[in-house]
Amino acid sequence: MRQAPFSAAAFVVSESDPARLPFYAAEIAFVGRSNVGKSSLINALLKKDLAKTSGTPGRTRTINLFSVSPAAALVDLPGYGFAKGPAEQRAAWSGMIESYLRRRPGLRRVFVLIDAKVGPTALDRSMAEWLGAARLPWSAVATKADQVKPSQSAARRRDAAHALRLRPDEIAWVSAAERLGIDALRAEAAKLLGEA
Ligand SMILES: Nc1nc2c(ncn2[C@@H]2O[C@H](COP(=O)(O)OP(=O)(O)OP(=O)(O)O)[C@@H](O)[C@H]2O)c(=O)[nH]1
Ligand SMILES: [Mg+2]
Repeated sequence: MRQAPFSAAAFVVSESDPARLPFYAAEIAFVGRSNVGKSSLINALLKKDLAKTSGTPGRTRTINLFSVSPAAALVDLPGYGFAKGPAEQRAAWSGMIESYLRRRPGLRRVFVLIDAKVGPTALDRSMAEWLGAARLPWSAVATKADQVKPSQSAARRRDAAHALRLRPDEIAWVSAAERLGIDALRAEAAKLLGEA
């Protein structure tokens, strides 16, 4: 019998030079502003605390790659829009993100994380536009859904979809903290990676 998806997940490498990352046949990358919950979501999907998380924005400063099989990986990228820290460092981070995204033939999908309560920021919208222009496949994942009142959730989802020019049902609605929507997103990720 096949094992559950991602049960063999392991940390592979933390790297600041995208040119030195090992290649995988299939990858999903996680992007989004600092503190939006990228690393927490990866841990929830992998059911293991492999990615470092923190309440302080700017925790992930390098590209962290987690294998789910010899052929597939999840990639945790540094957050953008981190207001603190030297401008030089911020420029280096966005350069790192862009350089990674442009050089990965195995990239099956970029999950663009947005905060469910805050909605897409200007930077989130420009990331989505950049991905579209680069012809990279992406989809939106709204994080920290536990912070949105159930009575507000449909309206928040509609607003977020409108800002990103998507249909509301195209936005995955998740909470790593309360494990909401995680199983469905894991199943989608496994399918994209050919691991289902
Ligand atoms: N309420 C709530 N908090 C969350 C959730 N996911 C993450 N957080 C919190 O948000 C903060 C940031 O989480 P991270 O996963 O480190 O965020 P990140 O996007 O990786 O941040 P950087 O590495 O700095 O770019 C932490 O304090 C988490 O505990 C969630 O589903 N619900
Ligand atoms: Mg992180």
